[in-house]
Amino acid sequence: MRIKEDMRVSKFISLVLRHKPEEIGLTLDEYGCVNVSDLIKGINKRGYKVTIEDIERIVMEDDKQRYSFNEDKTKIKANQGHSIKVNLELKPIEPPRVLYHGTATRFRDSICKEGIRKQNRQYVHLSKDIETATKVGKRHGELVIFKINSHQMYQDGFKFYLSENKVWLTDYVPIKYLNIEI
Ligand code: HQG
Repeated sequence: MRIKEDMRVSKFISLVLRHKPEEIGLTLDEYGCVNVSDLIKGINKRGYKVTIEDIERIVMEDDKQRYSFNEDKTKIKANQGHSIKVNLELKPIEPPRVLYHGTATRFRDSICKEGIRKQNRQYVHLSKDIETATKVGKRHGELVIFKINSHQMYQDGFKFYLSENKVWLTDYVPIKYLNIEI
């Protein structure tokens, strides 16, 4: 049962740390962090009974390493996926020659016309391999995968960032760098 409960708590933590800290009366600091003790109090006001050990386990065992603590584990943040503007202190770096973006077939035509937009999030999220892009895309429905000529984008001056949990981020992917892979 613990795994199921951890997943529910983790989803709620994602919501708070990426999109709606106000749900439990919190605000993120400039770097996207909140105090762990405030987070626990807020979560528990919503009917959960979590302890610091639960939070540590959820952070450590997260399949995508979505969260990280500061050094003394008094603060916590999400590593990517924000819709709120935060400073993740990411430095632009050279991407691999190609990256992938998994999404749903219902978005295909629009992406082919407009390119990949960040929509509600702070960045466009890109994957290093087809396997990861498949998982991301299937969340939205019937899968389509775009292959991105990230090498050429980089040559042309577009900036890329790698989040702490190894998700590639950029601001926008114009159509000329896109091909349909699957
Ligand atoms: C689509 C998850 C129409 C885009 C994942 C995507 C990732 C367009 C959707 C992270 C479009 C936005 C982010 C256009 C983009 N026309 N649709 N021009 N441009 N789109 O969830 O990349 O599991 O905000 O293709 O693993 O799916 O939550 O982005 O389908 O790392 O931790 O607009 O979130 O992480 O959807 O996922 P999302 P995403 P977690």
